[in-house]
Amino acid sequence: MQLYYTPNSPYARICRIVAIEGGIMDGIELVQVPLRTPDSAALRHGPLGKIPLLVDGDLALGESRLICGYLDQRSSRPPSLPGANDWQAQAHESLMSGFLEGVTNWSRETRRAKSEQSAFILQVEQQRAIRALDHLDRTVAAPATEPAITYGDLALVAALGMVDFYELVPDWRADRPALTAWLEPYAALSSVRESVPTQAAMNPLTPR
Ligand SMILES: N[C@@H](CCC(=O)N[C@@H](CS)C(=O)NCC(=O)O)C(=O)O
Repeated sequence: MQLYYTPNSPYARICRIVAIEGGIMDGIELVQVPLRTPDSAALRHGPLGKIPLLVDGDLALGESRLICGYLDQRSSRPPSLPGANDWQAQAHESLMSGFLEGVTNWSRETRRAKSEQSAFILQVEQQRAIRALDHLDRTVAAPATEPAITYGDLALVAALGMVDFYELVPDWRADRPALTAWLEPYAALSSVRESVPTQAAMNPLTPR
């Protein structure tokens, strides 16, 4: 089984953490690919050229959430996805993954040439992120000794990782103690530590 990825992709990061915490990383070959180029090996398995992409035999599975569901079936850990009829858990997950989608859009906009950036998009995403951070600080669960390895929680971990790495809201911890405390046990996991984004792995979004 191969997982096509880039080291700084928050969506691939969720899949990597689920695989590591599920103890099934030995059966997965990580294949690092470039994005937005016809040279990407991911294009041998489908037309989109997006990652994460999990390839298992003739199955080429895109979308991080589906990949986590597939990995769940190979692991003895509790599933990372909520039950199909557990609407409260699905709502919680969609809030976290929506926050991640917003900060991903925001970081992409900041990485475009200054002259191409949209002030409107930057403002919309900043306001969305601030609202989400405030809401999460009010509603997040108390920090756990053994933090839950769920898609939604890991989407929040990955989103906060983006906020930190791209310095989107530099002082977000200052007045959000509950969210800060919630993150701490995740930040202590080696799966989370070894998947933090790095400057060395920055991918250009446009040709240079
Ligand atoms: N909804 C997708 C999002 C995946 C995604 O946006 N991947 C980005 C990298 S973080 C990508 O492949 N981008 C390709 C491109 O920008 O051309 C998922 O959950 O896997």
